[in-house]
Amino acid sequence: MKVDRIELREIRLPLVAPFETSFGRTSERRIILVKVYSEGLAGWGECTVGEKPFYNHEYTESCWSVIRDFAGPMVLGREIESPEQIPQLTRQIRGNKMARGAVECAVWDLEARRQGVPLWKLLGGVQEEINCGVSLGLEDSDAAMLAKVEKEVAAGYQRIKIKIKPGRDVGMIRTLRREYPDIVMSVDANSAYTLGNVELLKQLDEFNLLMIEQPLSYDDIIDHAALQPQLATAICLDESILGVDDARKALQLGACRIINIKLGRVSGHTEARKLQQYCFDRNVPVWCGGMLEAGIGRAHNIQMSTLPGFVLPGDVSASKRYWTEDIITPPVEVTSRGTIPRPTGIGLGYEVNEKRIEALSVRTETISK
Ligand code: OSB
Ligand code: MG
Repeated sequence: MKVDRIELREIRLPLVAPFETSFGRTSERRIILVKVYSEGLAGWGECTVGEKPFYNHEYTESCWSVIRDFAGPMVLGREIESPEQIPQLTRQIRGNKMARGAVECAVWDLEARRQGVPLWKLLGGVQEEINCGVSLGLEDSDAAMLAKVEKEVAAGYQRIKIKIKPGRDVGMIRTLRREYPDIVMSVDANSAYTLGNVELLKQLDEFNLLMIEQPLSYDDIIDHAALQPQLATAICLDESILGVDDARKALQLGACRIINIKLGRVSGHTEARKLQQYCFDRNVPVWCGGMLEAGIGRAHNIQMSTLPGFVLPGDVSASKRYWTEDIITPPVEVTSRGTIPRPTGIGLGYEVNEKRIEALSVRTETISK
């Protein structure tokens, strides 16, 4: 197979409610979609990156330029036997994994469509349904956070993750736990703390949390290794795991006991699959993280989450929590048991709503050989 054309689009999509983390607030997404063409077929990818370089160094604009000027041209016209070759083809690019991953994921969808199989089958997925949790953004008051927890528990989600930051942590979690002593709950700090906050982080141990996600610096493993033995609660690394090598180092050093996998952060399905396999072989639970994806990114997350290593509920939830209307049909829906059945259709398993994408597009660019 050869990719003969790549279409890049940026769409603007307002969230139904703003989403706030310790690094900032998002009200409207700027999302890059990648469509790769080969011999009359096409595959779709979504760049899972933020608008600003606050989660990691990448952002919408940097990804647009890296895909158009580097990752795209490195893939165009090359003979491809398997999508697993894409990371090799773009390996000269250092970092910028979200940009590279958008192209890689699109080629996986294309290959699944070429073979006429669901993407999960091509990836080696085994789970018939995936377990879902929600990630709840910061709120100014405990009452507002409680109302959100109540809604999502009622909807059936299996795990509730609460964003925390200094000043919105122990007190808020205590309030939530008083109302909901038994639900599966975790917290995510998005790197808002340092080793100077050990005493505060230790206080979270009394709340029986499933995990504390990325408490310390985004690029750190060493300090997390110093922190984990001081906590009863498992640390889950998100930002600082960029691939299987980071997981090996983090686990060797005892920096975490759980790993969050995001397709973009690890440069796509090829590396995500290696990472989940590595963890599965060592009984380290992984789960699928989210980056406020629209339907194409969400569908890729669902496909990936059918792999055997994904044993904990992911941040993969219903389209309606994010958008008035998604860019795929049907929208992603979650059962009252907090699960998403794996799609049966070929490729991504959802129909891409090209009309809606066209209407939402603010720029389009095509590169070809
Ligand atoms: O750390 O998991 C994170 C959103 C943007 C950037 C980072 C993160 C998140 C989320 C949202 O937690 C997960 C989702 O619902 O997509
Ligand atoms: Mg996180």
